[in-house]
Amino acid sequence: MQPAPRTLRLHIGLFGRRNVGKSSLLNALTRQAVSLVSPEAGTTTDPVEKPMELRPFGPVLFVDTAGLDDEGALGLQRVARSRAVLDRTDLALLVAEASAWGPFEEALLAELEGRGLPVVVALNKADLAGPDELLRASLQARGAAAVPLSATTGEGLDTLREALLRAAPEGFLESRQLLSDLVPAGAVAVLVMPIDAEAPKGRLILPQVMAVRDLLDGHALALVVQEAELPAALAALKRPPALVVTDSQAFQGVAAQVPEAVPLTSFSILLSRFHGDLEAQVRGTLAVGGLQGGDRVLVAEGCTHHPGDEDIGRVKLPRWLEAKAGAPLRFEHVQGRDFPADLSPYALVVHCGNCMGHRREMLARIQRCEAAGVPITNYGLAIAQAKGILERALRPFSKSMEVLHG
Ligand SMILES: Nc1nc2c(ncn2[C@@H]2O[C@H](COP(=O)(O)OP(=O)(O)O)[C@@H](O)[C@H]2O)c(=O)[nH]1
Ligand SMILES: [Mg+2]
Repeated sequence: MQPAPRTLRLHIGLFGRRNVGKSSLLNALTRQAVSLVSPEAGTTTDPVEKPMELRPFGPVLFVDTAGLDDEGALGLQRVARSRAVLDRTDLALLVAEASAWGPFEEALLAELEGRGLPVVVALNKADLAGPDELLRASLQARGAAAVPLSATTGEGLDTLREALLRAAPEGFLESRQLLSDLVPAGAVAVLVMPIDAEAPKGRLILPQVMAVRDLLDGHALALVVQEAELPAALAALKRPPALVVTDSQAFQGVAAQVPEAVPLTSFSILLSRFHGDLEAQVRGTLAVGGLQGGDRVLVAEGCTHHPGDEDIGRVKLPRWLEAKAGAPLRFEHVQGRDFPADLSPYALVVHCGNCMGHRREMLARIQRCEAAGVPITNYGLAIAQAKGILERALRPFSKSMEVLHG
């Protein structure tokens, strides 16, 4: 069995003061010694991640953090790392001692609510002192389920599991579709996947695997070909396919072979819709046309990899964007979790499809760009715009077409 990609998991972050029992609670929920527990404050340093199956969510990822009240130079670094977890949290578990709810917890709850995160409050160590009923009622009235429990005795854990289920964001209980909403059951989708020097040996990349799986789930027919076999594939079909999806880099060649009446898009655009915010990124893409010589462009990649000779982010994309601008641009690159705090120097941010990343983190980055007034697009959209094929690739998506034609 293949493990579910990290990205489809509901991320549940545990937050609170030091020593309230966050790590104990994680261990009790998973029935495993995942995280170190001790009476000494500051035992958990780096965030600890534990993937597990939590029914009926399916796969979830618990992220245990260091206390947000840590202090000292090292402590502040731990706090920074814990706070970064907030950006990829779908559901926050605020852990407090049942008898010690104070201004710290109030401020944390306000911050979580301010971020629009669903919150469940775990009032731990109820075996020592029960929680104030007034407190429970007031939390409940504010929409934060408050569950008295004990990580030590296990009392209240079932109630907590139920509360997590009720608080989970809607999208995680229904399965989101990558492309099967565009291909009815029994209809054919043709997927064009170039096997070039950048293709990994002996396997397919994650977006391709996800597309095939999604079509199977939707009982559609997937016809998988390289670009050279596309004419033979189209000729073999009795009716035109419901959709053709291609790697962005092959888009021009593919577009020339696919009849205008057949919907055609790219894996990048499907990923933007699935993992990001397609309309926002289309809006950002329109800035590609306005780039001027000397503009600073930030190229952000979700995963860290060693760039090859014809690396898309470092070589091809800059080449295309400079050709479009008709002048040299200044490119800067970041990878993984790195993303600059100050986005104001950039005329454009170009992000990878973020297939290994997490949607909420992608949405947080899009929001931050929008707040700074900096347009953000993704690789496939920027390439499509630079090559003049964006309109064709967006035709299957009416809301994005509206953005495009503003
Ligand atoms: N009595 C009692 N002690 C607990 C409970 N949960 C955790 N503790 C203790 O509290 C201390 C801190 O726990 P830990 O999980 O390391 O806290 P955290 O990592 O800061 O969230 C440890 O000594 C735990 O054994 C509980 O429900 N009841
Ligand atoms: Mg801990």
